[in-house]
Amino acid sequence: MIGYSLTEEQEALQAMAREFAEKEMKPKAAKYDEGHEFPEDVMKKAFEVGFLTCTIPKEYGGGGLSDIDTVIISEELAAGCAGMYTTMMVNALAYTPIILFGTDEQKKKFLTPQTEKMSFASFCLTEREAGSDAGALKTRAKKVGSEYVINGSKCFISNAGIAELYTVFANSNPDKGMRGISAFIVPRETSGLTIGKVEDKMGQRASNTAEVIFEDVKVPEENLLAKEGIGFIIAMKTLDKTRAPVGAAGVGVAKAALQYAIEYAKTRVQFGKPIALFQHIAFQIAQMAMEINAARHLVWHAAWLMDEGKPCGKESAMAKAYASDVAMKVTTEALQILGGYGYMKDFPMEKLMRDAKLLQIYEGTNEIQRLVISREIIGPIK
Ligand code: COS
Repeated sequence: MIGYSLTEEQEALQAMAREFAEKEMKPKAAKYDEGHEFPEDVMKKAFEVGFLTCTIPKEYGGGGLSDIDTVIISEELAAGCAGMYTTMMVNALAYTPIILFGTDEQKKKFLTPQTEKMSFASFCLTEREAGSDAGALKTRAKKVGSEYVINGSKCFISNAGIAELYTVFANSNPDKGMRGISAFIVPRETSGLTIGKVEDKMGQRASNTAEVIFEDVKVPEENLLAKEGIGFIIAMKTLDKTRAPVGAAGVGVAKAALQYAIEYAKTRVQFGKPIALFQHIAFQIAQMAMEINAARHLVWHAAWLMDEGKPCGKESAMAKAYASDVAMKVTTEALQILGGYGYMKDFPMEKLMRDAKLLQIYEGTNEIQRLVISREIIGPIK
């Protein structure tokens, strides 16, 4: 059976996220984007209402949101400001390996403190020479006695400069290639962990993105997630879960752009009538609305599969790729409806377009999503 009605709790959650986006995020979005600044005041409020720890199970102090709940709020928050949304949801990305593979003790030790004060976390997979080819990462974790000694560096890491906790992927058995990768929990204060270059991004500028350097970083063996050698699977299973919310963010950004274009088209008069009355503009608006709805359906379906505990890798990849492509297309076309005004920084459109671009790149480029989808659909070839 297919059901599209949200529960009363989900409707309340959606309304809360929408109100937060409208009141707390949107009015400050341009300022933090322009200044390339960390939106501390907004994040304090986001922590108070629970958005920073919403996917941590309730027994460890978090909000215990389901995957459907998560995509519902992701759409609303990203419509407010995609950069601020990324700051919030990268926490969920970094916590997911611990939620899925951590022991009860690890969850109590590392997740619960994150729920007690405003805290951030980072997912450290990407390296300069291991982006799409994540299995080729070069960061090493050498077992010495009862500790692991981590050496290497990670780049383009969201939240890196503000995080207290890092989920780190490093190879503990390089002879085994990607089957030697393991996942570790590394607290910020660990000696030898430093933050390198802070990136100056085209869009999503309220989100902090930096390099993380590990020089003889020692963590006890208790910080290893699950067991040695399954780090790559941990990373992949995490991304299967977190790519649908990226798709939801695409829906949110596209929705915000479309709403703005509609308001503009209804009041902008050219050739004696509002431009919304020209069929080209009206049909363009209809097309955008169709694609946004289609994207939302893919996102919700992927999240529903996750909540049901069913395989969702292909559907999550479809949701992420399609919805972020829609965000890019819709923001570009919505900007065009505003003409010259759309291109100016006085209007929110150019920021929406810059923000949309990153959704096609992070958490796996859309080319990688197509690889994941095509491999599953085509299957083995003899
Ligand atoms: N769930 C469980 N296991 C998975 C999996 C998944 N979603 N995806 C792959 N695996 C397993 C495979 O089954 C294989 O295990 P076996 O050798 O035991 O069969 C192993 O992992 C290696 O998989 P594969 O052969 O597909 O690896 P490739 O290097 O060919 O490709 C891709 C893997 C390209 C899909 C992966 O590297 C990827 O997702 N890259 C993008 C990384 C990314 O998203 N980075 C963004 C940074 S995080 S913001």
